[in-house]
Amino acid sequence: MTKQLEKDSNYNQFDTDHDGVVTDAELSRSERMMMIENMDKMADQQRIMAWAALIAPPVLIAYLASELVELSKVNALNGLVTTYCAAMGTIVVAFMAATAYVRGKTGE
Ligand SMILES: [Ca+2]
Repeated sequence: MTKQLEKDSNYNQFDTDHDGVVTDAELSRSERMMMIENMDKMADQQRIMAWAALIAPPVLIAYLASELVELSKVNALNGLVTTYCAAMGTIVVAFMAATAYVRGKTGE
């Protein structure tokens, strides 16, 4: 028994051969495609985050080393900056490890 989709149904996007019926195979393929697209978007976001984490600490250190900041403030911020830079390094390492793990899993 098959059920025809209504003309303006939201499920028409899953009907890849446009015969008016969404089969289990079409639904499964659509789910996999959405999952791949979501993973790709997530990887893009993680890549941006890793680049920001990589660039921010040297910029912050260069700013603190410049003459724009008083020495007394640099001393006060030292612990905070150290923690911040360590956290940013951890983000970059986590991203690289996750990327290597995913590539190992998918065989790329
Ligand atoms: Ca179909």
